[in-house]
Amino acid sequence: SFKAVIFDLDGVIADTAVVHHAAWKKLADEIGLPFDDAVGERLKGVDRRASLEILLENATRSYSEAEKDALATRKNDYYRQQIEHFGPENLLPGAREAVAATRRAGLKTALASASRNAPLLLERLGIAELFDYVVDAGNIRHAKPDPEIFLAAAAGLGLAPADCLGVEDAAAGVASIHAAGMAAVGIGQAQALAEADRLLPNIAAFDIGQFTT
Ligand code: G16
Ligand code: MG
Repeated sequence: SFKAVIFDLDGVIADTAVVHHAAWKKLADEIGLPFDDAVGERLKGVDRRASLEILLENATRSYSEAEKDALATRKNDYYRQQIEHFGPENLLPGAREAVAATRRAGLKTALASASRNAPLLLERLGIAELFDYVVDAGNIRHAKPDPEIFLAAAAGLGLAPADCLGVEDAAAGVASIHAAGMAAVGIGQAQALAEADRLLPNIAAFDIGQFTT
């Protein structure tokens, strides 16, 4: 049975998927690029720069590296303006209990978030101390669906990937977990998460007992 659970943050533990979505949409509207739910879904779990590249697939001109840096910074400013006011009330229902119960069951916990804002968010949500290891997104060179971030989480815990269970709300994240050689729990809508080994409607439905027998 599993020795650790590696959690994604945005959309699994924190109610930030909508905040990222709104920040990207604001940017897209301002620079006249189309942005619908299909594009929004593709951005989930994908790091900032790769998300911008997806947004710019619909651009009618090319953007310089400096322009791209400025756009990515602008999106992050919009995002930060919102999460500055975050507190424990912005945890998704059942999230704290899911992580705490995992530890009580004797398993280790890690966080594999592509967000460079993850450490700030963990502090604001009041759950930083519930994680044995938090991957530094700044050290990750290949964005989800590459396995790098989940492999880094397993390595940080000192465990083999096969001993770890990954929990994700994004298709790119589930692909990253599988590429790392781990089993994946998908959180959310079945359509985007068809590849997950187990599908749960939300993190409140996560019961570590189902994975430790
Ligand atoms: C999250 C979000 C993505 C976001 C990425 C980078 O990943 O799901 O939408 O683009 O982090 O965030 P930031 O711009 O704050 O560095 P995850 O892995 O926590 O779902
Ligand atoms: Mg996510």
